[in-house]
Amino acid sequence: MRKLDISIIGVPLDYGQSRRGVDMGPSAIRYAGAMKRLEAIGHSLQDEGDIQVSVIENKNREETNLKNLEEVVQATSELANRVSRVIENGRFPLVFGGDHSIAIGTLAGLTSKYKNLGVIWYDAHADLNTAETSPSGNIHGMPLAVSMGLGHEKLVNIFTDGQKVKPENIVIIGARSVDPGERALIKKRGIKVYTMHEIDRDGMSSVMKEAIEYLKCRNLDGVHLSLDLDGLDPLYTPGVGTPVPGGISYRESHLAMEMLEDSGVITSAEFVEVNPILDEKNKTADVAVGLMGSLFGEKLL
Ligand code: NNH
Ligand code: MN
Ligand code: MN
Ligand code: MN
Repeated sequence: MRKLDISIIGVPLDYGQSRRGVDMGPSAIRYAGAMKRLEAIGHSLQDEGDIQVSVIENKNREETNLKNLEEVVQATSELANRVSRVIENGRFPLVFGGDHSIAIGTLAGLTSKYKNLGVIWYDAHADLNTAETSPSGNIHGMPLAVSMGLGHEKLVNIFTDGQKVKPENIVIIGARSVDPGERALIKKRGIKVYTMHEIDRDGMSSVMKEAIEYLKCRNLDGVHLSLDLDGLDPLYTPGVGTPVPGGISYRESHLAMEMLEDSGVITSAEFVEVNPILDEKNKTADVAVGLMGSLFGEKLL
């Protein structure tokens, strides 16, 4: 097992969607014992604290249907800087959200080191909307499109200009709520998606084996895991803003994390969309920390 120097970065951002409370996600995940859990495995942990999230007083906000654009730009820009500093120091970035718009910043920061980055997007949603296709105007439904260089220029040009991740380096796992514009983009760009259908039909073991093989064939210099807790069935993770029934089970998710750990491919990770206000006794943060245990090498025996 790899012994890692892990840096935790909290991003208390809830401006990428419309329900308050997900800004308390980083606190809930820390409270659930993330540091101790990973230290017990043998890793060395450093908590870098939280990114400052500001309310931007801007009288001349531009006309856009993107909600809270300026706030998301501010927070994700700062996150990108922080992530790039962490990897410069040879450490493994582990980011706690916050809503999924934070991935715009994480992925941008990672490009300072990784020029051919792979991404595993574990989510009920594809997060491939743009301003034109979004049914909600919520930026947390857009980060994967932004990282491919599609969307509002202020988001696309965070940290460095343009595309951060190639569409053929992306694997989506757990999708079951995909908007029409996202579906078209998946087809057009040939993005690899394992929906609940493939997980039901072939089993998580086969899906993860294929996903890891697919990424290993792409000559990547790093692989980022972006795990939206709504990828799991809301039975296990009720504390999320947009729950979708029929999701990935608790055991399937642990197996997925264990297989990623065995493969040794993951070079950074983020756990997002934990909303303690909507949760039952911090259940969702507890599940997040358990999954981190498996991802970072905890064994049953
Ligand atoms: N696709 C919807 C939208 O764009 C919902 C996105 N919600 C998420 N994504 N939680 O992971 O608004
Ligand atoms: Mn808030
Ligand atoms: Mn998401
Ligand atoms: Mn989601």
